[in-house]
Amino acid sequence: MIDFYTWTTPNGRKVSIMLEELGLEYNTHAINITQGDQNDPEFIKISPNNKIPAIVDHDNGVTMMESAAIMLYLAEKTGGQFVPKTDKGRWQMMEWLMMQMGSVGPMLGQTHHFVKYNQGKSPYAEERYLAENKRIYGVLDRRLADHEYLADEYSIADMATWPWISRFDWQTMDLNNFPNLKRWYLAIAARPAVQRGFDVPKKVQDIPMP
Ligand SMILES: N[C@@H](CCC(=O)N[C@@H](CS)C(=O)NCC(=O)O)C(=O)O
Repeated sequence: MIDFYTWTTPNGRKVSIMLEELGLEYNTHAINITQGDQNDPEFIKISPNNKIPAIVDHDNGVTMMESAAIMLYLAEKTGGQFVPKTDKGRWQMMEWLMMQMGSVGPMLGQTHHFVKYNQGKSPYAEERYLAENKRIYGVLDRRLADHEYLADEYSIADMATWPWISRFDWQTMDLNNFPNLKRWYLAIAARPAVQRGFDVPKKVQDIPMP
């Protein structure tokens, strides 16, 4: 059994979607990051960087933070599911997963901070991160013009990226301007496991639709 520590955010939803796709049993622990639950010393023992998501796998005592590491762990635990079998496919998955961790999450997170939550405080930051947000949408749209999914087949890279795009409205992005990204977004939104994972640890809204 896995203990899963999470909140209603894109980084948390990456892992809840993966757990649902894999059909693994897990106990959810809501860590309300708006109330500071992530700073509880007991939680920091599990997640030293005091951020969600984190897991404890009681099958073997493994404790993990960092969403992509957790997803790769879960894939390996279940025989390599959602990791392409060919070398080329696997490394493409890794490339787009790292792009998510290094660019999509950190940059779009800045849009949330400056544009959604602190509008007007720093016009320079708003301009900078909105431009970067738009540029990243363009990169994904170009990739998806001739690939059904980021690594050709549906993989961890898609599960990691999709929850960030599901905040297109917070980011003031119009998905209709990115037709390939929109096609990909809608295909993933239609997956029952994604719909279940979106509502962990609790339902706060329907999946946004462009
Ligand atoms: N690189 C980390 C980022 C995790 C992260 O930023 N989590 C946010 C929520 S989406 C958090 O816990 N924030 C609480 C805080 O910073 O105090 C991952 O991918 O797991």
